[in-house]
Amino acid sequence: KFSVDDKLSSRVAIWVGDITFLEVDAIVNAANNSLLGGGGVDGAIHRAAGSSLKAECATLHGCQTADAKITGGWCITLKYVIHTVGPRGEKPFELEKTYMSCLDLVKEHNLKSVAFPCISTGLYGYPNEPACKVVLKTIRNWLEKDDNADRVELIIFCLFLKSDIELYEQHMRKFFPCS
Ligand code: AR6
Repeated sequence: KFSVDDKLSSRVAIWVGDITFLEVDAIVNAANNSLLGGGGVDGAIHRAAGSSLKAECATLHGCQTADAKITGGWCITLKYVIHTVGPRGEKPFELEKTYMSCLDLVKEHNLKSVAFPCISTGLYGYPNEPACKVVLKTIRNWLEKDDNADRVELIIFCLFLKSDIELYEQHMRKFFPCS
């Protein structure tokens, strides 16, 4: 059970809709190993960012599963897109590492706000509830470490499906309780 910490809890939020609409320092892309685009949220980000994003991604030589790479936002009015590749299927350690790789880049680039989609829970088939718990635990632990909660102002969980809204609302209360 996680303790009440209003400061930590104020650093996380749920938002429902298309991730490309968010005005944050960086959005995270649930990409594939090629980083050259695909369906789902990856397709939406590449459509919104335009062909320059694909051109920049082509210089990155792909991305290993659970690793992350950063590019500009191009036609999306934000500083960065963090491209990561989640695991295929239910692999909690890999999912945790995927989020951690993105958070390493958030720290490295001194980003104040970042939005995550529900990585791996679409085409890659990670069941939604176990994924939600791994994600919230990983973010809670990361915010508790060192002065991470002072560095980052807002971590947004960008939800797209009705089922995820219910899950995140339910589990946010446990992982990020408020007084
Ligand atoms: N904004 C926010 N979330 C979205 C959007 C959007 N515009 N569109 C879909 N989602 P998925 P994965 C949600 O399949 O499981 C791609 O082809 C979606 O409802 O995009 O990690 C890549 O190239 C789901 O909740 O990513 C890879 O090949 C979540 O985003 C593969 O899919 C993730 O679903 C990666 O699969």
